Amino acid sequence: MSGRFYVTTPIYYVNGAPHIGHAYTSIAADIVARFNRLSGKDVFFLTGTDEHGQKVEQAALAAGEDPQAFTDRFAAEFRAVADVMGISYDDFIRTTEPRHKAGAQALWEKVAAGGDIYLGAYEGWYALRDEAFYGEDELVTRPDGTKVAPSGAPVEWMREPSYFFRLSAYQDRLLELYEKHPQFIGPVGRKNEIVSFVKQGLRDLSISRTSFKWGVPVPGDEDHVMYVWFDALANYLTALGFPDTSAPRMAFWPANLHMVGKDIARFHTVYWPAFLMAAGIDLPSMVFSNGWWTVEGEKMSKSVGNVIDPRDFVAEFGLDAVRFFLIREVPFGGDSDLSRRSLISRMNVELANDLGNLAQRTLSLIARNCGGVLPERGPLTEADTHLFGQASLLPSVMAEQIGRIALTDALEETWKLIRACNAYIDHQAPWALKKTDPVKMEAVLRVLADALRVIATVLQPYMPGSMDKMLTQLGVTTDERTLTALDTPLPGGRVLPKPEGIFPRFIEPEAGTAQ
Ligand code: ME8
Repeated sequence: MSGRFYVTTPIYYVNGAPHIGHAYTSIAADIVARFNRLSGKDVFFLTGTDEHGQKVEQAALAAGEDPQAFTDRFAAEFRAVADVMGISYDDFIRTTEPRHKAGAQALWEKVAAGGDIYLGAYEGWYALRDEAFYGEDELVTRPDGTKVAPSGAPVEWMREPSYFFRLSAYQDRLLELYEKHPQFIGPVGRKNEIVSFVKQGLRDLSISRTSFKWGVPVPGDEDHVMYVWFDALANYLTALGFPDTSAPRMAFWPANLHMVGKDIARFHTVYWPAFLMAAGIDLPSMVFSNGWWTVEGEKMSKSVGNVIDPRDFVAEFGLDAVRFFLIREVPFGGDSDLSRRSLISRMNVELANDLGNLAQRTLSLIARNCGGVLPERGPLTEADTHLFGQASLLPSVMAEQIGRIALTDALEETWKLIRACNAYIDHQAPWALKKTDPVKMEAVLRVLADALRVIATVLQPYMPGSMDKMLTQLGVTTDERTLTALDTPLPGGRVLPKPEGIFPRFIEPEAGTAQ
């Protein structure tokens, strides 16, 4: 399972503070990146910030700051959140960096050289909040008669000279792409929406602006800056060193996966492949969009005051519990609601009881009854063989699921094994064997230790810190933690460290005592 794997997150706008929604997409991409590393792939994982456009310029002005200083501050904030959330990115691209600007201009020139960019004038409904133009037919009429974008953003009529991208010429090629590469858009519901959008016909796309300056200048016509989406999408190439085809990182192109939110699926599955086709560049393999989080039933918004800074959640519940909850709560791709109650319940039932207790029971019995030494494997009973069979299949089942971004199914698959181990330990009752059959007791504990090793290995991408602790307690050294290393059983006789609880129960502070 070797080879290269390139995965990206969206690059986030720097006009507001990072929140749990941003962290969510990055965590999902991080799990895929980590799982591929575990499978022996050479992974390149990119994240970063989208720093141009009128929205950012206006936010900087409103804050009374120079746009560059403003974006420096927010980019640092996004990077800090990525670090707190354990995002194992290999590079953090900022669209205000010279390497990006030069690459975005080179992409523009390639598209222009193919004849798909022309100068015209743009007139239409523009929603600043979405940085997007809408057709008359896409607008929604409010009860008071005003027209707004489908997102609810206010729109204004704009007219300005603009370069256009000949998107209308790409309808058939895009439909052919979706047909020939059914995995290009995921999940399938999103794919159906995009296909029907493209089938309705595509208008040429305005890709430059003259009304503001905070952007990448259009090569050869400095009155224009690039439309922020042309600039932003280019990041996936510029971070690799594009247009220098001899840059070592260019070997990672085409990307295997762009992880995005459902709000920006259209930009990634219609505009982006069309730009790439126009420039004669290979297309990414998959664009997968995650669903939307609300908070306690409400849309997150500054005005409601319910915007969650992921760092606050991590401080209260711990990083791995938050990462686990976000991916476990809803089949990945669907919408969900973030509720404290549900998070706490999953922490206590699935982490503390199901997994934490299993590890604690096994390891403390080894500490107490086997002198703290990993027992040798004994002769296998039918029950042992059955459990081992399930455990040995798990990595390949998960690899297949993670390959199609079924991140929640892969967790559920692991929990099936955890539940089987719990049934096994209850049935074998190794605590009762010390006096009656100590040889069997050791064999049973060894089966459990081996199954736990598989569980902790495959869960590393989801909960890196806790699984590091669990593997250490199981006596697994750092170079024995890959999927292939699972083929080699640990030698018996290893001295294990003193077991410590990994997933404590979360007790809600008494009302009135919480600050
Ligand atoms: O769109 N639930 O940046 P952005 C789930 N700069 N995910 C959410 C979320 C929520 N409530 N809120 C945000 C942009 N997200 C562009 C991208 S890429 C070339 C340019 C996540 O800061 C989700 O992934 O508005 C969404 O797509 C992304 O944050 C939007 O981030």
